[in-house]
Amino acid sequence: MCLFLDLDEAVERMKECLLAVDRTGAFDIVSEFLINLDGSLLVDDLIMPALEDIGESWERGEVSLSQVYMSGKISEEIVDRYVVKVGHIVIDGMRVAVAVLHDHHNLGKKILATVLRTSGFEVIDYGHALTVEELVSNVERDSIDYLMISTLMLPAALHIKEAVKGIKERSPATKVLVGGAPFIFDDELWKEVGADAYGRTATESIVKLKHMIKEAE
Ligand code: B12
Repeated sequence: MCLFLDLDEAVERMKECLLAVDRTGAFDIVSEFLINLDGSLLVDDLIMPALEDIGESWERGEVSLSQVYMSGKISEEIVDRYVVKVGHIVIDGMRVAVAVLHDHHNLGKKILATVLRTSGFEVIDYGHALTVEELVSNVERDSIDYLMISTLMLPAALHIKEAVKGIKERSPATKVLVGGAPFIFDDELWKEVGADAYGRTATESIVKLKHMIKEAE
């Protein structure tokens, strides 16, 4: 049974459930989405737009930070339950790592790691709130080929410049891909911080990554 007519309506209803901390309602919408629409679009077309809208409402002072926090928590539960790790063929010998530099917004990074794993990459997750020095040392220690840095706050995004400088000095072969809200707001920012590439969504990161691997062959 189709309970919502289109995607916009689904996003709007998801936003309402998240802000009302209506966990059951949010999970019901996900179930309807999975019945009626392509499951691979769950994050990019339902969860992300709802959270982006909530972020904008918070900026306008229309919702509280605790509502933003609980929206993030419920979304994380949805991702944990539905964006599951599936059996896959590991793309051999490629060392891929994900990390959130400085800030604590870890949901995008978590999705990124899951999507990469389901696409066949073995992924090292360095976690969130890393300092530049921690990130650069980890990359050097693990001889990472491709590093995915996620940041959702502009000051954190600007620190990537320092991180890229350190990485290029200490692990010159490592390629750096960046993503997160500041790069969505300003599509030239990835060049300013010295990254090798940028991805708008976790799904897009796969396309970019595979393209870079092909170019390096
Ligand atoms: C949920 C949320 C929170 C939650 C975080 C919960 C968690 N565990 O992650 C909580 C409540 C804790 C929070 C706190 C804060 N937040 Co907040 N938050 C958000 C919100 C609403 C959604 C973020 C999110 O989870 N989105 C969903 C995920 C799936 O999307 P995503 O992270 O963008 O990831 C996708 C893509 O971007 C991409 N991607 C992400 N990373 C990468 C990396 C690579 C390499 C690639 C290829 C792709 C990629 O793939 C993902 C999936 O497709 C955003 C609004 C927004 N527009 O993003 C604000 C937002 C990021 N927060 C903001 C702010 C200011 C804060 C606080 C400072 C508020 C405060 N005064 O305390 C604190 C700071 C915390 C800290 N020190 O880090 C601002 C940042 C503004 C700025 N210019 O810097 C935003 C933009 C809200 C706004 N519009 O003002 N926040």
